[in-house]
Amino acid sequence: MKSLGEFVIEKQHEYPEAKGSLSGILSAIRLAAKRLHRDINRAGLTSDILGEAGQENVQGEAQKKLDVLANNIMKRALNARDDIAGFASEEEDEIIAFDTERGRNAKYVILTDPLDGSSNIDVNVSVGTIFSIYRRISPIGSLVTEEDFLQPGKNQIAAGYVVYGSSTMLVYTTGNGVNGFTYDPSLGTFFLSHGNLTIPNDGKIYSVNEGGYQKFPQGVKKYIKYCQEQVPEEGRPFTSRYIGSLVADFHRNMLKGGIYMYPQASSYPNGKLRLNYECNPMAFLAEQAGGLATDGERRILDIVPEKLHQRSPFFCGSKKMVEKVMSYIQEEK
Ligand code: AHM
Ligand code: MG
Repeated sequence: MKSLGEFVIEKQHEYPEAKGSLSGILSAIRLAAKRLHRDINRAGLTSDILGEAGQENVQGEAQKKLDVLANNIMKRALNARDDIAGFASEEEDEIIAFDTERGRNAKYVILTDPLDGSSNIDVNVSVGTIFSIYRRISPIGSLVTEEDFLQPGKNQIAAGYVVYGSSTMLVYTTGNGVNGFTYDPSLGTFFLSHGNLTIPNDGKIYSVNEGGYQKFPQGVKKYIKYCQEQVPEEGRPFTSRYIGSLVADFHRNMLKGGIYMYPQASSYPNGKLRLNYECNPMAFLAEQAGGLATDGERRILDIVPEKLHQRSPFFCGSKKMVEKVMSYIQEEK
């Protein structure tokens, strides 16, 4: 049984430049994950956790109490570390520069969706936390600026998620493959349970909110029809599975083989998912596990973000499936 802490220290040689820093940052995230695990697991028992917070985030979405709580937990855990210069979150309007001597001298910034899939929390369905770590661009000794947070995903030095499912798991990459750790709540420890995770090259699961079908691009509609076609010798129709929590849908597809899609849709002309908090970290994990992630035309990790809360269409998962949907999108352009 290898704990996450032991594993991180053992792997330090893989990121010599960030050595102690990365273990410090990951231990802050691990601590936030444990607190969130605890709060999520007793959500039904306290009125502070379930339901609406009564305010909106900068994108005009109603915040849940747990969104706000998760954001505060992450912010506090990260702010307590020497290595973190600033923080950006789906739930914050602007970036937060840690304005202390420690913060000014730190090298790394973190972007997070502290509680992804929060509409699921009131109905006891899996949710997640997503994080992404970059080296700052602005000079050490100054406050971080928005430019530090608007880097293309290929600059990530680490990314990962925590899925609060039937068990709680933390999955992360530092650019040398993907590893997953299952939480043992009785010991308060994450243990390595899924070493060197890979996404099957092809799969039979497609995950999309088909309610938006009428407004999907033609190529995506055609791909969905392809998934539904009766071609038993090719294993079609595929299986449709959609939880509505990106982290949980991604996690399942990574283990079993599949594709997650959030295309342009009626209420979301640029897709719903946020490039910086959701698409980039998931794309980094997908590629590190042998899969692909695209906005339909471009590799997600190559997109240079222009805005902090920018949205992007997202197609991610098993390589062959992502290639297929991309070929339909290109054909129908
Ligand atoms: P959130 O960060 O506000 O929770 O939104 C992101 C979530 C994803 O986890 C999920 O895949 C998607 O939104 C579900 O959206 P929809 O209900 O439109 O299918
Ligand atoms: Mg989200």
